[in-house]
Amino acid sequence: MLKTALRLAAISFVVFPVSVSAQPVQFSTHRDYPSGYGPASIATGDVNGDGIRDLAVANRLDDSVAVLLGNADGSFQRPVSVYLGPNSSPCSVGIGDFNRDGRLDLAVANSGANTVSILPGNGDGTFQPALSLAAGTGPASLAVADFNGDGKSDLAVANTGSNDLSIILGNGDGTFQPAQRWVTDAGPSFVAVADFNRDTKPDLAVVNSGSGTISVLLGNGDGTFQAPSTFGAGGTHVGSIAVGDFNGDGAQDLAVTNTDANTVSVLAGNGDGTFQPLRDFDAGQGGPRDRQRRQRRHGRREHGLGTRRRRRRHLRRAARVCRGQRLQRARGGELQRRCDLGSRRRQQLFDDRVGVAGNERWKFSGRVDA
Ligand SMILES: [Ca+2]
Ligand SMILES: [Ca+2]
Ligand SMILES: [Ca+2]
Ligand SMILES: [Ca+2]
Repeated sequence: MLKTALRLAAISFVVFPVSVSAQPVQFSTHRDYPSGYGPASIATGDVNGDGIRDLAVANRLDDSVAVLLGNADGSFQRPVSVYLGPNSSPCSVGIGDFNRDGRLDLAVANSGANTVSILPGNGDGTFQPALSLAAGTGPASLAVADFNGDGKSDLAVANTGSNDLSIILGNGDGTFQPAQRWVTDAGPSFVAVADFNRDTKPDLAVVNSGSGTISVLLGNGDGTFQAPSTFGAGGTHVGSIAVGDFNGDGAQDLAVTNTDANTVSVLAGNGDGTFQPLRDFDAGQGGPRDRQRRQRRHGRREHGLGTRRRRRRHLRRAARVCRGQRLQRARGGELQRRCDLGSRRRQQLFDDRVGVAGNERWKFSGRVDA
């Protein structure tokens, strides 16, 4: 059963072209690759040094991290998993060269074990046994950057259960200093790195799923941070955050997903660590505007089926679909018939046109003018 679930658990990838104007983005067909059970986070990097990007996936439900080596044609090989220990529940994975040997390593936040696993890479897609670092309670997200400017990769870890961030400075040899903790808002669940005040020192943006807010912590460049500034998001349930200069003014901006409102909130940065009021955008299907459109369509359909003329039209169409069937005359001019919709296509056509549901055999009554 578990193996079946493992096979079924998969990650999807889409390929999209670079959009240079406000044209709608076109997506090609996605391909699914197995990853493990409960894939929760993904990171990319060339872990085997062949010049092609590979994937690292944290599988929360089977306590593993999987690596899918990339092929030259854009496809990926079967996952190779590393087990991280019972009930480790890895939720986030990052890639960096923590021991500076030129081979990429993995960092995995284990939300069940309150640790971060460091897996030194062998440069061929395999990894050495994991080194375990203490994090806060419920580490849910992890980011890799050099927070103290010593050229050695460090870690920022959002601890959902202890409402804080762990900053874990790297020694450059694969070992790390004890974590320093920085208080955030309630339930930090996602962390991203950018330079929001343009002082070349990395800053942090943290999504607080417990309070529906975003905390921005400006870095001092020595591994310490200023007190967080807190911004509201467009919903009470925030998901993940992305950083980038979305309006091209040279200042880093924020985009955060609102899982309850089905929107994305964008906060345009002012370039000094402050942000303009948020703007909300529909996140696609399920957004407010889309929902209104669906409701209007649904209302029209329901109304249409309620009118005698439209109902007759539906029945005439249904009669054509069910050609060859027996029609039985019933009392009062009513026609009754049974039709066997042998093919799925017919069944779908029938369903679409008549608006009734059932199994293979259908029975309904109504006046048919045809
Ligand atoms: Ca390395
Ligand atoms: Ca560093
Ligand atoms: Ca900065
Ligand atoms: Ca900007």
